[in-house]
Amino acid sequence: MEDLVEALFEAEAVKFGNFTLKSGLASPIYFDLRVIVSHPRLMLQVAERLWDVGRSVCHSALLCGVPYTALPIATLMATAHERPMLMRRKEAKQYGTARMLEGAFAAGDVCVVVEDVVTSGSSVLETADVLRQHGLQVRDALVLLDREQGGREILAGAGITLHSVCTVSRLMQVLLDRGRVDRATVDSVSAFISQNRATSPPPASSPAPSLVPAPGGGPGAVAQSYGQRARLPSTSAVASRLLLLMEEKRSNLCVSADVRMAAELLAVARAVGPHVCLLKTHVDALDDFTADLPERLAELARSHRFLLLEDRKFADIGHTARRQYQGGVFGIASWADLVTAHAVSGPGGLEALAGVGVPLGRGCLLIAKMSSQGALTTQGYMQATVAMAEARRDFVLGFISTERVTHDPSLLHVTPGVKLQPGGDDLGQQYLTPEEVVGRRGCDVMVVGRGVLEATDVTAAARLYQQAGWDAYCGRLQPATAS
Ligand code: S5P
Repeated sequence: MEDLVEALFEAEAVKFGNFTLKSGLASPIYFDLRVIVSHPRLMLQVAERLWDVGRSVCHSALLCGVPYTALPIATLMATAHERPMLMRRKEAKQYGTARMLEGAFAAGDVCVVVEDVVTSGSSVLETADVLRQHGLQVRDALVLLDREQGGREILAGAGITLHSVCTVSRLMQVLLDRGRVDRATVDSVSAFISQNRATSPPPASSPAPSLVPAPGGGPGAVAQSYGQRARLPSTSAVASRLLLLMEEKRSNLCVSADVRMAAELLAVARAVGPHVCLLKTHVDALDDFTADLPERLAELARSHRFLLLEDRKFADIGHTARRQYQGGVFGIASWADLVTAHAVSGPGGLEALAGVGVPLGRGCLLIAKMSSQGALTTQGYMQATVAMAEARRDFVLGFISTERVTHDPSLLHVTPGVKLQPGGDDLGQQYLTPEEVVGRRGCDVMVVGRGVLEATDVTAAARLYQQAGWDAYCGRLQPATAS
């Protein structure tokens, strides 16, 4: 394995310096395993080492490489050991059979996923999802390099065991022992890895999450101020816009303006405007939506400095979701700063929404854990949602969730089901208090609908919630950063 690590270094599949990752993070280490196609002996070595770590699970399984880098690697493994292979397409063909998966298989067959590098596990999950949608069983994934940034745990949450040839720590030790890197480089890589771990949520049976520092000992999301988080390199432009606005207005309140008439909606926007960072709408629930309403709302949003969140909860296949976002009578993309979407339809739906939203500077909140009783948003689903968000950080600024699903301070948690009096309604809604949501659970924005709307004085109620949310936030900050 030591020789393989050195050969990867020589082939420049591992590089050190200052790199900006796809996620926007600045990293001192970069892996580019694509280069190994130019080094046939190295490719064979990689395939053999992967077979060695996966021998016990591969001998009777189909193999599927994550496109594209792992495709030739899986091919070498499959031919050398006479195992049948499957090929996953990244896009369905536009002609002939619109198959996403090529090769012969039957429902119930076991398939092992092969990948070059695993960070959060999202690319393995994407391929595993396609395989599972075709009735295949996916229980194991083989990876050359585990970056030790939470991928193993996230995959375990989705029922997949990760078998790795090498971890980043091991790789760094080998390169240090062989005089290829110095101690300072090893230290900067290990600091980066421990500070940028995608964490998996606690198991379903655990009590409500308490506030914990980020892995590696640094201040976690809950201990940093909104302003500090707005300035992190990994925070997207739309997330920092919201975080700065929250800090400036001293508000982590989103009022859910669930009313029937457009005039009522405008009146609520006017009444709560000074106290909110977000105004959430359901324009498809209005009895009298007209094309001029969005501009009138946008005007109020500009003058009171809040963002508009249309709670559309997109959930369809990409082709349909794109039309729903861009077109129709509501033309949501043209005015809503943020939208909500379910992860249920897989990455294609999100891709389609991002294709429309990113060029317009819009953002999306993925629904990770719903507030309603009996919600089907299970731990595995929540973890897969986090992986999906991480793969589209340019569009996804966080989650709708009743608990934190990641410690990453650049992702926001927006929590519905909030009232000063805990309890619920007769249709399964469950309420938590601002102190529980922001103070104890470490969520960032609280969504309040009826708690404000049913008050006799809507402005006074919004002010009360604003204060309660802000007090809970200040209480959770380290004394040094409390404002
Ligand atoms: O899990 C969820 C997700 C959302 S977006 N639970 C929710 O209640 N919501 C929305 O938050 C819901 O659609 C409604 O608009 C608002 C809660 O309103 P309230 O009147 O119960 O506070």
